[in-house]
Formats: sequence, C-alpha cells, structure tokens
Amino acid sequence: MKDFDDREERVGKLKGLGCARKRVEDARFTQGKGNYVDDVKLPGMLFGDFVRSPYAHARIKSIDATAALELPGVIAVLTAEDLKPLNLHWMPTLAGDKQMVLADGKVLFQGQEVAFVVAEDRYIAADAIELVEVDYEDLPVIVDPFEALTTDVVLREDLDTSEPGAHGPRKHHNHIFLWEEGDKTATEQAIESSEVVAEEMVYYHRTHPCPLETCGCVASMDKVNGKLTLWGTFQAPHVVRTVASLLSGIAEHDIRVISPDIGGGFGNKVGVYPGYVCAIVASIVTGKPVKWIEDRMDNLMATAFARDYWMKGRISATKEGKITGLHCHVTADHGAFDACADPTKFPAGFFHICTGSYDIPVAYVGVDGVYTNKAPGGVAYRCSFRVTEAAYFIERMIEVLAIELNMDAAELRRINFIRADQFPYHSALGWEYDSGDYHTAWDKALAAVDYEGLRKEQAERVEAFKRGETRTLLGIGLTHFTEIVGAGPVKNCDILGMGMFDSCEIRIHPTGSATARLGTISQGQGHATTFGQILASEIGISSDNITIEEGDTDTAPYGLGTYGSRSTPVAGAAAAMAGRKIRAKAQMIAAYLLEVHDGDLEWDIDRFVVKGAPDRFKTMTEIAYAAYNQAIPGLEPGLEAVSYYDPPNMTYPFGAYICVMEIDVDTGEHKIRQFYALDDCGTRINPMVIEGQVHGGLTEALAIAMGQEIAYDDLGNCKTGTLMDFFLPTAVETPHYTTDHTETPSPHHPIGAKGVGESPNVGGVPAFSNAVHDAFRAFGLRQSHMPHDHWRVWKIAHDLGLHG
Ligand code: MCN
Ligand code: CUM
Repeated sequence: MKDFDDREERVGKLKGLGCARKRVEDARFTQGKGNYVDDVKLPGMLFGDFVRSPYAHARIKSIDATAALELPGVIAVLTAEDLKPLNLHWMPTLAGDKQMVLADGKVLFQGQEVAFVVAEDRYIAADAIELVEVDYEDLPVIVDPFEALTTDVVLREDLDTSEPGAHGPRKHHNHIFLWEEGDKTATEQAIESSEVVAEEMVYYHRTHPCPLETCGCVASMDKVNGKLTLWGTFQAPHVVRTVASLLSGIAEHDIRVISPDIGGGFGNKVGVYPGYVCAIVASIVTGKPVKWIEDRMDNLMATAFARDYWMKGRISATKEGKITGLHCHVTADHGAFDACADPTKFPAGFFHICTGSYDIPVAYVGVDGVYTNKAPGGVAYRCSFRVTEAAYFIERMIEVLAIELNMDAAELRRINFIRADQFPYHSALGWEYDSGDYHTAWDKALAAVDYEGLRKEQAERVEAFKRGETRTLLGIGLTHFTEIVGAGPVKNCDILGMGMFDSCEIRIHPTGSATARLGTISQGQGHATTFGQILASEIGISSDNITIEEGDTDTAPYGLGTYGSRSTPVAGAAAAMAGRKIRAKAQMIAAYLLEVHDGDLEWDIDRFVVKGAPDRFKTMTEIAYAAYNQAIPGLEPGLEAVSYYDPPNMTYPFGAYICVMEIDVDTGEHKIRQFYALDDCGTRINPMVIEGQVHGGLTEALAIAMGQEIAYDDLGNCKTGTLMDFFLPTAVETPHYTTDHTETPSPHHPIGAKGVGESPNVGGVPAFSNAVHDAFRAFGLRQSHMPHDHWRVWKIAHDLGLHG
C-alpha cells in the first residue's frame, strides 16, 4: 500500500477549499447550452406584456381595450378592475408597504404597469398595447424628496397619514418612516465640544443594476392536477413560492417555483414584480402557460432601482485627527412604493454600518424614507442592504475631514482604524464586527502602490499645472471599507416573516459521488463550482464528483436565496455542517468495516485512517458503497444529510482599494492608471472565482461612479431608459485591476469564510469617486456629486476657475 504517502496528489484530485478550480457551469454557458427563462417554451404558451404609463403622476379616467381585443391573436386585456375580485390589484411589498399590481385609479411613476395584454405571440401583444386607450389626467409631479416632504401634493392617496406605517408614525403624507440608531444627544454633544468638525451633504445618486438578462417568468397552471409551475428570474425562489401561495390561495405544495439559469441578478431579481402576478393570473384565467419577459426599457424604468440616498453628515475629531463622533441624517428617496428588499426590521438596511472601519466612540443615524414619483425599489446592485451607501458616506466624510484637518487621508484612516486586538468589536451603532486586521491590509496596499511616491508625484504635478506645463491632474482615490454580509441571525433578520437561515442537503450515492442541493441560487457567482469545493474538503469526495443543484423548490431544501453576499456565509456554512454530518456517519461505517472503535480513527483528506496504522484505512468511496451494501448494526442504510444553518452573527469582510486617476482638466476625461484592490473575505474557497467577482464588482463600481445614473426631468420623465443613455462600461472603459488579499477568517463560520460578491462595489465606488475629488483637492474641491461623467468633471474644473 503506497496510498498514505501520496497526499499531495489526493489533495489535488479533491479540488477542495482554496483551489482555483475552473467554473463547471461555463461549459454550458459558453456553448449555448444555458437554460434561461426565455428558453422555456411550452405548447400553447401565450405572451403577456404591459401597457405602461407615460405619465409620472396622473389620474386614470378610463381604459378602453375594445380595439386591442379586436386584434386577431389577442386573448385578454387585464386591468385593476379584473384583479379586484381576486384582491390582487395590489400586493404587499417586502418592506411592509403595498404596491399596485395594475394602476388602480392613478399612476405614480413613468413606466408603471397599467394593463396586461395577453396574446398568442410577443409581437401581437406589442401591437395590442398600442391599441389600448387610456385617458389620463395629469397631476403635479414630485421628483425631489425634499420637496415631497413639504408639498400639499398627496402621492399615496391609499394611505392614511394618521395611521402609522410599517415602521412607526409618518410625519407627512409623503413620509414613509423615520428610522434611527445610536445616541443622538451624546453624538451631538461630542461633535459640539470637538476641536474640528466637518460637515457635508453626500449624495449617492439613483442607478440601476441592469443585468444582461431582464426580469421575466413563465406561469403554467395545470388545472387538471391543480399544480402551478412558475419559472422565473428569482433570486429567492422559495420566498416567491410562499408569497405566491399566500396571494393566490393555492397550497404551497401545489406550487413549484424554478429559477433556471439567471443572466445576472445583482439584486434586481429579489423583489416581486407585477409581471409575475399578472402572468399567474393570466395562466389561471386562460388555462394556458403565459410568459412575461421585460424589454430593456421596462427593466431600466420600472424594476428595482438602487441608491438615491441624500446623506447629511457631520464628523468631528481632535486636532490630531482622532475621530470623536459621527452624525448622519439621510433623506431616502424610495419612489412610489416602499418596495425595498431589506430584512423586515431594517427599513434602511444595514446602513448603520456607516461608522465603517473606524473606532468611532459615539454615533447617530436617522433615515427618513420618502415617497416620490419614481419607480420603486432601492435595495439592489451589489449593495449588501445599503452598505454601498454607508461605505460611500463614511469614505467621503473621512476625505472631507482630512481636508478640514489639513492632513493626509491615508494617515487619518490609519490612526482611526479599529485595531486587530479590538475584535470582536462593538460599534457605536450596535454591530459586532467578527474579525479584521485593517492596519495590515492598509499598509500592504499603500506599499503596493508606492503611496509616498504617488503623493510626491501628485504635488509635482500640481506645481507643473500651476506653471502651465500640464493640463492633467493626478488623483489618488483611497478607500478602506468594511462590509457586513451573511444575513442573518434568524432572531434579527427575516424577509416577510421567514427567518434568514439557509440550507444544504447532500446525498452520497453508492459509487461514491454526490448530489447536493442548496436554498440559494447562482446568477453568475459560480455556486456549482464553489459549493462543491466546500463539500469536497468536508466529505473527501472530489468536487468533480459532486453535482450542485439550486433553484427548484420541488427538490431543493427551503432557503432564503442569494443576495446580500449571504450564500457563502449562510448556505456555505450549511454545506459545511451537512458535510460534517456525513462524515460523522462515515466514521461509524469505517469503524465497523475496520473493526476498530470509531474514536480510533482519524480523518485524512478523503478517508478514515486507523490512528497509528496508516496502512489501515477506508476511503470515502468505499464507505459510500458500504452504506448501501452492508447491514451495519445500529446504523440506518444510506448516506444523506441536511443542515439548516442559522448563523450566529453576520460576517464582516473588508478591503483596501486605491485608484490612481489622471484627469484632463479641459475635457473632463479621466484615465485610470492603476487600480489596486485588496480584499479580505476570510477563508478563500476559490481564488479565481473571487477575482472574477472583484473584477465584475469593480467594473460596476466604475460605471456608477463615472457615468451611470437613472435621471428624471421635472415632469418625472426617465431620461435614461435605454442603453444609449444609461452607461454600461465595455472593455474600452474598463481599466486593468490588480487584485490582492489578506485572509482573516471569520471566527464563527464553520470554515471561516466571509462573503465577497458585493465588496468590490461597496469599496469601488468611493475609491473612484475619491480619486476624482483628490485630483482637485489642491484647488479647493470638497464635495461634488456623482456620477463623475466628463461634463460634470469639466464643470468642477470650470467652477474652480481652472479654465483660465
Ligand atoms: N467565494 C469564495 N470565497 C469566499 C467568498 C466567496 O470563493 N470567501 C465565492 C463563492 O463561493 C461564490 C462567489 O464567491 O461562488 C460569491 O459568493 P458570496 O460572496 O457568498 O455571494 P453570493 O453567492 O451570495 O452572491 C451574491 C452577490 C450579490 S448580493 C450580488 S448583488 C452580485 C454578486 O454576488 N450579483 C452577481 N456577484 C454577482 N456576480 C455575477 N456574475 N452575477 C451577479 O448577478
Ligand atoms: Cu443588494 S444587490 Mo445583491 O444583494 O443581490
């Protein structure tokens, strides 16, 4: 027997934790074998599409579908009146508000769903939409959230201001909630008695996740068997099943929800949209399958937007730069309905992570949610529940404070970082940061870019500019972010009452391969690759021999889905725990086979070995076979396990990003010379997948910071409803990224892993934006709102008098 000295080869074959295993799903994605919702084609299938409002705020006087119904191939036109008897003309949102499924008496944003046309094909449906005559009477439009709180114009006539909302009293008819955290009085006192105070309004503009594949579904009601099957672009298929059951009255076991391959989610596909409800109703009414797929404009104008946070900050410090307090008030523009997909108790998500990476003794945040005539949503786009806004806020406030202190911004960060010996760290706003080593990451990042050298070069550039020798400036964009992901402990976090645990079920087959199913759903993150690696290391079966399945509620265990970078922290933990159950039983089987006490065995990569007798062992393949082939006293046959994992805490990944940017003062154009991204997501499962996540997230951050926005005119017309106007970076605009890492495991996660999917967006946006600001610091710039497109950057230079 030579097997015991070929450990390296066995580890290699396992393709477990830490292996840069190639993504198994790419074989089908790159060869046209993906199976997306629009690939679902059923016999007799009909197509639904929406008549949408051209007005942002209007009363609907009448809807006449006569001409549309006369068009050959049109089957039905549904309006709110048709849904009323079913009580489906409104639906609950994930934020405790309700939302019109189809316009009920009025419309509240441009692109709102007014009627649902069902036809034999997509083109007939599109033609019929043009034939539906809607008589609108326009109403005053409110697009400014500050104006919304003072105007007499009532947006939500369905709500009674004297009644509290889902999160307490409402102070105005367009007010949704006031949500507060921290000690307001103590914070104000600390700030007032401080030597240095910096104050700024930081705006994180409205944008959109814009996944390549838009949202859509196919609903198929089988009236004979009483079964409803729903394929859709769902980031949380089980939750959709529960909601569909509650809304329709169909028993949950008679509903099957399937998320097939998803072409990018980015939070856009968490919420429940009117299209799903209408497709289900239409299928029930017609007895035929009904497909609904958005076009690009529908997607940009009507589905979950992101951000739109006006963050008024005050930060104080000693003369030496030690931060003494942080105060933040947010005016949060939620659009027409509060349809944020936050955990129930957190109407502003985890925004109160806004003390960031810093040891701030006292802090307060208050968030006012406000209705306006814009599309609903808010929590989307690699955001970890508003952590993007929080990180942008604190990283801008740090820069502004550095200006106020006339201090280097890297040094200011360093002297305020939470120290490694302070973890687990209790933040002033109530979080318990699990682990971190910020100083090590920061020093590594600064050294990697030669920070001192860059500052020298920048100072020389400023002098050269002043002498008229150059027209480009150099910006050094610094960011140290702290993320909070892995929602979450069930006691704190739920979605519509469903606790946010997650799950994994494993079946080991007799020949030593396995199938594992999880409650999450990949949208491009590579779960089929990486969850197999977690299991491989736990159960000693090569990840090549483990099939990972997600997204079918008939087969996968109940889970809360994929968003908030929670899959690794929660379902990844469930996978490890289920794996450990398998291994525990495998140990009993091995003990029986080897005729030793189970305590005399030790685990070694892919087998149990008798302690002190390395040539006596049973591999997992042998054990798997025995589980089905032998009658083992005291043990049930088979080798299966399931784990429902309730995490004890969230995980707190972090990172240090540095962006070096050249800015042409005369054109406002920028060039990114260098982008260095150090991420710490604890134990790394697949370095290649992590790097892919970081590249993608940074590119989305680049988009947001440098050009992308969902903009409205005063009449509430969405000005950026096409990809001509909505900036999506291509290879041309995307710079080279240098990635790096440190590895600080999470102490409470079974394998020490933290999430990473959203980190690059959380940290990327402030890095790009700070670079722009930093380039102009020497000329007096303090704050300027994103996106930093060429025109706005040119305008900064102009306003600073740099155009002579
Ligand atoms: N990973 C790892 N080691 C770690 C952490 C993560 O190897 N320590 C791997 C995971 O195994 C997984 C991937 O990185 O394959 C992302 O894991 P995680 O951070 O747990 O995030 P989720 O899987 O929950 O994905 C959600 C996250 C979110 S919320 C958005 S938004 C986003 C993102 O992922 N949407 C994406 N990245 C995306 N990437 C693609 N391609 N498409 C999207 O829609
Ligand atoms: Cu907030 S975007 Mo992701 O959580 O799906």
